[in-house]
Amino acid sequence: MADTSGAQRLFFALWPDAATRAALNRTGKWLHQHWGGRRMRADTLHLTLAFLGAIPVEVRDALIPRIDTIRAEPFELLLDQPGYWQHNRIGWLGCAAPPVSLAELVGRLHAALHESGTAFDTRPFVPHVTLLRNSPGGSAPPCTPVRWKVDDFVLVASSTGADGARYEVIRRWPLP
Ligand code: 2AM
Repeated sequence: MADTSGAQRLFFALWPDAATRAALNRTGKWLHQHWGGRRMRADTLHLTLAFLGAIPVEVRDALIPRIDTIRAEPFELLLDQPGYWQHNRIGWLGCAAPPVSLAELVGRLHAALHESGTAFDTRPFVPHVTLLRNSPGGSAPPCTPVRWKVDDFVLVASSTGADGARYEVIRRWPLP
């Protein structure tokens, strides 16, 4: 794992394969033409499952065995719904009909975090891939749906570099 001292800013996420990443990036370009703002770099695109924030490495290491026990099935996401949040000026792509398997995975992950006493952001889960930040928004253009075959989830460490957020996948759990 990356860091063995101090604390890391962590989140669990779905991390796209190269083809899905390219498709999400194309939609990001398209939405940017309509809504402006700042496009997310292609290498940072992801869908957050649970945001933990700054976590001491001992707490992270104690959590891993509990996450290892999570069982969930692979599934397909159909990202077909652009969305915009006024409060944080984010433009995103989500699902008109999120699959039950995604809700099950997130429910098991959140239960594992609760059980292990790990603090995380417990606001209602809205599956979304952030594509634009600091965007004025506008009326939603039609978007080509992005199909994403999900067969694992990851733990990501986030840091801030000169060119914005840097994300490092530090652990991966396959969905059998
Ligand atoms: P966002 O895409 O809607 O900004 C890394 O920061 C990831 O964690 C982002 O995808 C971000 O969501 C998400 N996240 C969820 N809750 C957060 C919080 N309280 N602070 C920062 N990021 C959060």
